[in-house]
Amino acid sequence: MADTFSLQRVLETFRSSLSEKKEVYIKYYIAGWQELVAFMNSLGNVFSFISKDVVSKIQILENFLSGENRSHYVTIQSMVKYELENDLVDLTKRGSHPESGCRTLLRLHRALRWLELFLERLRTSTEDSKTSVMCSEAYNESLAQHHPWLIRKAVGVAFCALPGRDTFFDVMNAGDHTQVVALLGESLPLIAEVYQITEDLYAKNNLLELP
Ligand code: 1Q0
Repeated sequence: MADTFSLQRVLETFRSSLSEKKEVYIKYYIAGWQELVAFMNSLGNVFSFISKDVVSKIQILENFLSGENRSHYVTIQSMVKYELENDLVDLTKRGSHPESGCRTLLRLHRALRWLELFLERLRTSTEDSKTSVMCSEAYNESLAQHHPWLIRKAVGVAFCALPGRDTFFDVMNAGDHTQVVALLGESLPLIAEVYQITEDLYAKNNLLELP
């Protein structure tokens, strides 16, 4: 991972995460998140409580990827099958498997929806659009529904510290505004596809509300 963020690299990792059979490789899925964490860290300390949580979830998944059962953690599909068949998931309340791969990835999956909604707003925004408004609208339509009041408040405070739209465009390192908008147009269908495949898999297995 290079130290400067680039939207192009995020796009490439999410593209690599899709197999020919439309399965999702966990390795690249979390690599995409690592890029996003690097970006968040560059925004300042107000965001560190958010990035710490993402980092700890990435770490849990990385441990599975390098652990003795790693052959079952190649794709999200194989992970779900393996963990369910072996009773490794707390399905209704937290118990002996509070950090299953399935529940951990679900948190990132919900956040991916936020990202999709936010980037779509950014793509279609105009000069006077506010990033804080775009972020919080996207948040209220997605992640907020899964967060308690205290976290929603803290997130609201963090949004106020967001840089403006021009800074966002610059930080993406993808050229001028027109080029960024084009690249966003290319990235979004991919992110949406990865999201939808995961969503369908989780829905089919009744995993969307894992504690
Ligand atoms: C750029 C601004 C970042 C805005 C982030 C918006 C979402 C904020 C949500 C933060 C909540 C974090 C506090 C911890 C919450 C956990 O309780 C919760 C549940 O986990 P658990 O184990 O308690 O059940 N965790 C989560 O819901 C995971 C939250 C992950 C948030 C991920 C935010 C990802 C942001 C990425 C950078 C955005 C880059 C945007 C532009 C980049 C261009 C490609």
